[in-house]
Amino acid sequence: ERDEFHYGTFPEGFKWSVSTSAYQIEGGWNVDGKGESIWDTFSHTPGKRANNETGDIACDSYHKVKEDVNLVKMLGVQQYRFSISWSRIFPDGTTSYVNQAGVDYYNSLIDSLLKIGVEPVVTLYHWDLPQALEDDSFGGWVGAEIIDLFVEYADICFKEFGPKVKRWITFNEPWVFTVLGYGNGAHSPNIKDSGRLDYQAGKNVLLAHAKAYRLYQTQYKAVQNGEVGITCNSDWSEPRNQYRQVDYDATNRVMQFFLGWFMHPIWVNGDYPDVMKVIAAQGEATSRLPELTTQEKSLIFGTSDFFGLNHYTTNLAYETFSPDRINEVSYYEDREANTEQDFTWPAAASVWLKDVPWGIRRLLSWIKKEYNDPPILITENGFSEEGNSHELNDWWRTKFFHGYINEVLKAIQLDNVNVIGYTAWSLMDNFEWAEGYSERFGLHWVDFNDPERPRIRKQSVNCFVEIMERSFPADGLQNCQVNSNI
Ligand code: GBH
Repeated sequence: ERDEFHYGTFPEGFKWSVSTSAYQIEGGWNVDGKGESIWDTFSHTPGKRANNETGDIACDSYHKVKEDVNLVKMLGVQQYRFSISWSRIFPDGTTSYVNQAGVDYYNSLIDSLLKIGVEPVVTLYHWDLPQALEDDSFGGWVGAEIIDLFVEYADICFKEFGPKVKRWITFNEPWVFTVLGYGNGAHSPNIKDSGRLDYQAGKNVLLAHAKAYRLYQTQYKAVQNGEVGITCNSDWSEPRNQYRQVDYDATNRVMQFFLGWFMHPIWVNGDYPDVMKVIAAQGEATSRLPELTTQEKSLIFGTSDFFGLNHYTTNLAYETFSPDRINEVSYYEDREANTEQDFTWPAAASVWLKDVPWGIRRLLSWIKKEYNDPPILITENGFSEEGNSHELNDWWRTKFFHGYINEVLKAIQLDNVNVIGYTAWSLMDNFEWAEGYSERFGLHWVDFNDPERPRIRKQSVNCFVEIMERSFPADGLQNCQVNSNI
């Protein structure tokens, strides 16, 4: 059953979508009153990213509302997921000053989408924290004030855009900006205190999310009638050796430390997975994973109207345990597991990304079971090629979408998983964080050497559009047939 193709039709009302994020596409980093974010700082610091590239201009989407909305229109999707740049709205991160030009930009984007019948799906935080909030007196996501500051920012977004936005995502991938931002330092703000500050940041993120959710419920829901949720990223894990119980246990830890860290509190019982709590407390006077009080647990539990999922790839997990881990504290040591990938799996340009379609089906089933059958909105899924590629015949992406989306259909029809929508990453090639422009995830190719930043349709769009229109008919899809010449 795993490898058999499944014919059928997506349910009525299933939402098709494409996605971007503010820092990755907007550019206009210092225009019209925008404040600096931690990604402006990071990308202006030499030696941090591939080729020292920046998002200063990126796709110049700040000046291209018409072009972007037209791309969305040509795809025929029902939704467009983008994020708001906090420091475009509050230049110093606080309510002390609202930048009207920033508000105008997002209003014009939202209005243009509504005019073509596309629903905006808006992420409040896709990693570009106002730099002023990372500075000493605040301390970014590990500081005490960040929770209320985020809620004040969410409040103004609900107030300004809520009459027109019916689906909100508070955070994109807390795992990434805590573990990479405050744990191993691969992302801004480049702090390295793994197994401590990443956990502390994670707790603040959960509380900020929960408070923003509650604010919407009490102040806005009755009038605006939208939904609020959170998006987490999760790879799927399989035991590396299926004959070893310890590898199954390692697999479980990998999943719990990845997805469970944030989704267990929200969907199960307000608290972290037991395995995380036990390990992070071992040999410590107070657990490195800051405890949640009874009050905090009831604040957090039940605060998501849908289960936002970013999924790309699958890993093989195996047990690791270093006896000296007391001296070498880290998130990864706590996990007592490592992962690797099967080298026969087809590879993207991104080192971590292999094309493993069956993984998404297993992950969706696992989520259904683990989190009590939530409505799952797939908020990202996609594949990359090299930045220097000029290839518009991106048959690898065609294969990727064709395979993964068919597995999503299997999850819905054969496993009875409640998947309510699918979002491709990304509408167009863009600034890929620490990798700069060296990886392209777009449905549209962008010429980053041309000041006009023209966007050109790649061939995988034809397959994606046909799947959206026809699902998977028994006589096959015209535009998903791949002639790779290899
Ligand atoms: C998404 O993250 C992001 O939301 C989006 O902004 C980004 O453009 C897109 O993926 C494509 O990358 O080697 O241990 O450092 C996806 C999840 C998590 C995948 C971190 C890459 C690197 C793992 N990402 N991961 S590591």
